[in-house]
Amino acid sequence: MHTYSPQIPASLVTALRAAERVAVLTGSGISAESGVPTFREAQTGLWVQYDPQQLATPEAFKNNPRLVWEWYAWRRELVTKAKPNPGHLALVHLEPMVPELSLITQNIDGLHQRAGSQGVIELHGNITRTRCSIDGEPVESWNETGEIPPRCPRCGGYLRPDVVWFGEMLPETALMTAIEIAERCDIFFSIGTSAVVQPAASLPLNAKRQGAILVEINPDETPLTPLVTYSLSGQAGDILHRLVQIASIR
Ligand code: BV8
Repeated sequence: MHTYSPQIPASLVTALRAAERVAVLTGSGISAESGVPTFREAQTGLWVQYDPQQLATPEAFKNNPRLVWEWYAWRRELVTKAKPNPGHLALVHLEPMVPELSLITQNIDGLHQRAGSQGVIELHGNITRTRCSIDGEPVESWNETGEIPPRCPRCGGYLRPDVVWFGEMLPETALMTAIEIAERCDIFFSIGTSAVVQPAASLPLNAKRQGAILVEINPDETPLTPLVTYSLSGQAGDILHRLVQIASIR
C-alpha cells in the first residue's frame, strides 16, 4: 500500500488507461464538498443531540415517526440546495474514457445523477423519493393536511423516505449488481466512505480478492486503507479532477 498526497502516481494513471472495467463506490465524503454533511457529521443545530445511526432505523420511525420524518425533511432541504461538485463531475468525464464504468453509491442525495452520471446503482435508496411505510410502494404526491408524517393516499399509512435504514435489507437487484461488478472489475475505487457499513463495505474486499487494483480516496484513514493498492489522501473533488485530467491526456 502506498500513500500519495497530493501527486497522482503514474502507475495508477497507466492502470486506469488500461482498465476494461472500472468500478466506483462512493460514500457521503464525495458530497461533502457540495455542502452536504457526511453521514457521521450530519448533525448540526436541532439535530446535534441525535446519533444518525439511531435515527436511521425502523425502530426510531416506529417510536417517533414525526422526528424521523422531520430529520429527513431537513436533510432533503440541504440536498435540494446542494450542487454536484468537481468530484461528481470528474466521474461523469471518466465515463466515456473507459470501456465500462460502474458507479455504485451509498449516498441518498442523487447528486451523481444530477451531475450527469448514468446507471447509478443506489445501494441505500434516495432521499428525494417517498414510499408508503406499509406496502413499500412509491408515492409521488399526497394531501398536505399538516399531519407529520403525511399519510399514504392509498392506504392511510404513514409515508417514509425511500431509503434503507440500519437493520433493513438493501434493494436486492442493486446489491446483486454491485456484487457482480466488484467480482468482475479490473480496478475498484472506494471514494469518500468510512468503509464500515455492511454489506457495502465488503465490495472493495470482493474486488481485491479477485485481483482488482484497489484505490481509496479519502482525507482520513479507514479500515480499508491498509488493504488498498493506492491510498490517495485528500479531497475527492481535487484528487478525482486531477486523476481524470491526467488520464485523459494521451
Ligand atoms: C443489512 C441510508 C441485513 C440512510 C445508510 C450489528 C448489529 C446490527 C446490524 C449490523 C451489525 N453489523 C453489521 C450490521 C449491519 C449494518 C451495519 O453495517 N452496521 C455497521 C454500523 C456495523 N448494516 C445494515 O443494517 C444494512 N442492512 O445489513 O441488512 C441485516 C438485517 C437485519 C440485521 C442485520 C443485518 C443497512 C445499511 C444501510 C444503512 N443506511 N444510509 C440515511 O442516510 O439516513 S448507511 C449511511 O452510513 C450511509 O449511507 C453510508 O452507507 C454509511 C456510512 O456513511 P459514509 O458514506 O461512509 O459516511 P461517513 O460519514 O461514515 O464517512 C464519510 C467519509 O468521507 C469519511 O471517511 C471522511 O473521511 C470522508 N470524507 C470527508 N470529506 C471528504 C471525504 N472523502 C473524500 N473527499 C472529501 N471531501
